[in-house]
Amino acid sequence: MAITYELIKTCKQTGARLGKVHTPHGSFETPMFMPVGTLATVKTMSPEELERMGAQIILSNTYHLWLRPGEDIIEEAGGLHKFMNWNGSILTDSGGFQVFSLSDLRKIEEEGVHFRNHISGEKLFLSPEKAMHIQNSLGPDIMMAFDECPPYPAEHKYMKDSVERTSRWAERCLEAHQRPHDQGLFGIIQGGEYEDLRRQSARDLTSLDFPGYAIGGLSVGEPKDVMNRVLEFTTPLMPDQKPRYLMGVGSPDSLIDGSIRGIDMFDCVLPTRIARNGTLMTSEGRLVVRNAKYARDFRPIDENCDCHTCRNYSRAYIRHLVKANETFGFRLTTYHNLYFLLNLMRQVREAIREDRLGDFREEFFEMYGFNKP
Ligand code: PRF
Ligand code: ZN
Repeated sequence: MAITYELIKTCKQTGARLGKVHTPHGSFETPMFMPVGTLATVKTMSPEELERMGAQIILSNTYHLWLRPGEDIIEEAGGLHKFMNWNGSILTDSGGFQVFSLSDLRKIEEEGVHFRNHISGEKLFLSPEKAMHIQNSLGPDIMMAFDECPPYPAEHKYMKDSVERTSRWAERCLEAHQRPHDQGLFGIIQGGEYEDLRRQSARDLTSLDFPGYAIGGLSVGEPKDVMNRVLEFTTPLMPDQKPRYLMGVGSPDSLIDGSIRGIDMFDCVLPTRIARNGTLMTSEGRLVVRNAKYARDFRPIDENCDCHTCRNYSRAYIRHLVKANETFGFRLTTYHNLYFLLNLMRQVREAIREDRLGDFREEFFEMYGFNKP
């Protein structure tokens, strides 16, 4: 098996899991946040910087790499790890979600999805077999099944048909997967906010024996309490001996609340995307560094942060760079935001080890400002 999960302990206060996922490119500790490198780069960061900030696994995208430069070129380079010079673990998403979020004029059929490239207008087709073929060429440690992520809200009838199709697609993915010995394929549980459909999806997928499972179809516009409720009834349906991945979630509160509900892996463009418009995550909440009040503020972004950015550069300097559109400014803000989330997960793991994740949540929410009315 390419991917194995080692459960170290569960938090007595919350039930959160402390563990390790072993992959062909080393192990990563869980709960873990995965920085997003859509086009085989975590925007503005070098692999050396990712390593220094403590990243152990990054995510990339089938859809984008298929369109450019093409999976054949990456395969010829010796795979994605070699192509981008990242020696840690890599997970690729299947393209399922990107087709639904980025493309126009899609037509879903049993065979797959017809759609148009959102940039060129070119006609494209993606299917379970094609998504597996591309990911086998890219060579990540973990690849994702080809699924449908319906919008929120979606009617029960639509969602049921979609869940059943996603289950049939999952079987085809397993069938088409050519490298189970060195690439772990994860199944994706869908079903929106409907408990019966999440049950059905979890039952279908766990009967197929994937080495790991994801929860898809959340963080698509539903309120936070809906996401928490869905996690509460879905994670108990997932095997204890395999990793659990909540797709597309990366706000600090959701990372903590997801961990408490038994999630091991998370990814999101949020920290890197907001960094590029000058928004920073700090222990006291969000800081918008473009704000005029920081023009003469020579303190670090976050006085409680010991990242490279905070140890060496001021709010005033970073504000100046970001306002002048200087690349270095975006590198400093990106570094800090990723460090902040990786460090948050380190603190979550430490709190699980000491059976005090509930207390940590309270303290963090108080500081971050989530408890304010
Ligand atoms: N499916 C896939 N990728 C995803 C999602 C999904 O449902 C989500 C949902 N937030 C993010 N990324 N394949
Ligand atoms: Zn910092």
